Amino acid sequence: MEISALTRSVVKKSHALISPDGYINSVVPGWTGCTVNVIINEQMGARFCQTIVSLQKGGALAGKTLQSQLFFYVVSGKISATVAGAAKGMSAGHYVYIPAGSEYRLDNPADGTQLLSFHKVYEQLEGANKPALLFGNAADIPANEYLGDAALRLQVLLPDVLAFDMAVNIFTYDPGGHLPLVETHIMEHGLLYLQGQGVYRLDQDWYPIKKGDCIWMAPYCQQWFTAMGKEPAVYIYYKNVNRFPTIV
Ligand code: UGY
Ligand code: MN
Repeated sequence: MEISALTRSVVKKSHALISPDGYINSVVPGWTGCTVNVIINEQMGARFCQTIVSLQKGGALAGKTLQSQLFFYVVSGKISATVAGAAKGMSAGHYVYIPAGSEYRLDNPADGTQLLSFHKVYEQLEGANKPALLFGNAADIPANEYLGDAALRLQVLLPDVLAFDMAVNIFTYDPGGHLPLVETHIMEHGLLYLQGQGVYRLDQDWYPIKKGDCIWMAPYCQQWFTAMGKEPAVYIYYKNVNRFPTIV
């Protein structure tokens, strides 16, 4: 019997686990024919925003980024994107990086299309040009062995150059694969589980995790993960990069 007073979701000062059982929809002006779940944002202490959007047929996401850059990843389904006059059909695994100050419109979705978005205020770096609009497909990105362990593979979706102040990566763990250390770092994370399951350590707590779950990790939230089950565990995650330390 399911008990409605229970949830796997947890919100703490240094981290949050948001499982789909607790979703309550938000309205975003300009985003129509869709349900939007704001998973992570400033209200919980984060310095970026992460949403999950599910579109009905005829739905559309239209707007203009102001100070924030915007990243969309197609989790499932398909949709058309037009950004600053450039148009592209996108299906599962495709993504678009929309620079700050750009008009965008995503429309004509297949019914049930699911998108993940990350939003971050862009921090200009003296001497570096603002990154340009970028369309990509995760299937074209090499999966590199992580820290010498063939059970762990990392795909880096955005160019690894100083102009970018955010990274979005896909991390794949074979069953039994695990992070080689408990990471303790200034960078923040937001992630979505795309496949599989495992156990995440966040500070001194341990959480069973599966496909569809999202996690926020504040700066210095200690983190470790191991994959369980019969299939690889895969998550896509955000990380702020290239602007530390702030005082030199
Ligand atoms: O890039 C990272 O910091 C990554 N290894 N962290 C994580 O997966 N929790
Ligand atoms: Mn990390």
